[in-house]
Amino acid sequence: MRSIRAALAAALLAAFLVPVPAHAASTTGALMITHVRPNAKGADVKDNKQTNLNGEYFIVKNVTNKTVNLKGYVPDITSNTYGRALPSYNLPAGAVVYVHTGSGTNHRDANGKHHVYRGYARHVLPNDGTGRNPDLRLKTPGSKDDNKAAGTLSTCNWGKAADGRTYSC
Ligand SMILES: [Ca+2]
Ligand SMILES: [Ca+2]
Repeated sequence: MRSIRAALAAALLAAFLVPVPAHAASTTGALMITHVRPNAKGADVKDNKQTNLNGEYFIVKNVTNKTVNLKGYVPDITSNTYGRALPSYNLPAGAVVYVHTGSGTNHRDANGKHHVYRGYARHVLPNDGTGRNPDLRLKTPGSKDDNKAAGTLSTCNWGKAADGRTYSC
């Protein structure tokens, strides 16, 4: 009897340990993180220079039916406190914006995708995010980059990121 119970318990435990399929991105606000490319294609550093900074990015969607200004929303990478609030940029209803790590001019491209730039001189999204969950939070304007949950609207978690690969959140 005891061994049957033990076997049942083990089977139940195993059922709970089965990896959960990636859940769909979600948000409690106007903006949602949908994708991330934590590991820019190619070497991050060449000849002591940070390269392809804009190949590192995450994608945010305006899930509302009206324009939302990105200004002040805080991307909080949970393994550091480099967080800069997003710049002022009007993202139309339903549109997506690529939030790049490096420098550039915020714009809408020919395919209708939007791009904003955070102006860092180094890669900031961890290539190996296995130690934290989530790896990135998007927080309401005025929130702190303190690696804590307060103000969180949407999250993304990726674990170890392959070179140049984009992950769904
Ligand atoms: Ca990176
Ligand atoms: Ca942080």
